Amino acid sequence: MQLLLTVFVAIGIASSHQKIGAFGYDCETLNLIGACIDLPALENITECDIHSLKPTNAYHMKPMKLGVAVYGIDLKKPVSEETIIQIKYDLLKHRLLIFKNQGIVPAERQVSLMEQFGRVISLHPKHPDSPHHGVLRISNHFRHGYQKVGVSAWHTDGFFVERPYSYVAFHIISISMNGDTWFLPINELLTRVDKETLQRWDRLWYLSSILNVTNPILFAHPILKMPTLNIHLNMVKHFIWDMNTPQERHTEPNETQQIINDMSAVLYDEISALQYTHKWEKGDFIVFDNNAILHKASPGTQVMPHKDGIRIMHRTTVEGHCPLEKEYEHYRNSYN
Ligand SMILES: O=C(O)CCC(=O)C(=O)O
Ligand SMILES: [Fe+2]
Repeated sequence: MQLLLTVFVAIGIASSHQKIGAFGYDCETLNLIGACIDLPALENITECDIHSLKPTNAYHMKPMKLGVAVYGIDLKKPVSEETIIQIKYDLLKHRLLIFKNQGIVPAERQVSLMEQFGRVISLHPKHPDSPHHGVLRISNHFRHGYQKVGVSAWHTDGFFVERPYSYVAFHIISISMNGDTWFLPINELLTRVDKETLQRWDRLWYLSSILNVTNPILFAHPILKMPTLNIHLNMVKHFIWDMNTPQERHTEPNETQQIINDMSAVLYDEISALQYTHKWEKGDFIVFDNNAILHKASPGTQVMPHKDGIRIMHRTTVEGHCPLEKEYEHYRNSYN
């Protein structure tokens, strides 16, 4: 059964170039949307191809290497439910939305905006300088925010909870010279990974070094039901092979490190083609689908303020859609 499953996954992923395309999701996939996510208006969509959704007049978009830059909407003002639904569609389609020219969005407003996407989760302690508990304040100086956040490795935010976060917002408050953020599209990454590697990843779970949560590495995107990744390459206590089967086995430190090295090598092989480096501009407010993109703070984010200027970012995270499942049925069936 396990073997069958891994073969299906591998076939699905290997074939996905033709069917899924770089950014697209097909109609049948979209018909599956709904089970555990609150997107009521989806039921009313008769034309199921997300590409042909009428563009909203609430904003306009310009394509980027990954995701889109969004213009013409002011997030400081209330955003209608209709527009939020449009944003959610655009997040499914583009994965990374870079809202331009937002000035400084007050923390309270940032949190209430993200509450329109789902329950805001803030498991971190509030930094004394943070204006709101729902905002993780990040900085290159300890007085202004937490240092060394997200810089050690490629990761999924909230990988250490049962439901890794669904949406993440990054709002830049103060820009340092080299404080870029790196993003990596998972779909394109998986289409480039060889079959044997995918079969191995499909058998792996990890125990996170925070909160003792066990999650699969490869899981079904909660809405699109296609395989996606959930990792933090620097916060794994150990891996578990074939969890909940008679073959279940927990890795020793050497093997754990070897698996992390192997995964990093796969990622780094693809980085030059796939990585999008976001160079922050004043007023940028990013929202991304945390189940479709890996990210990492670049080393430049940690350069001290006297060299590069002060960097301050406000992050808000939204609870995951549902516990991670390894059901890629639709995906497997479409390619069989
Ligand atoms: O500072 C950054 O650019 C990203 C930090 C990060 O990974 C996070 O806050 O989740
Ligand atoms: Fe992060």
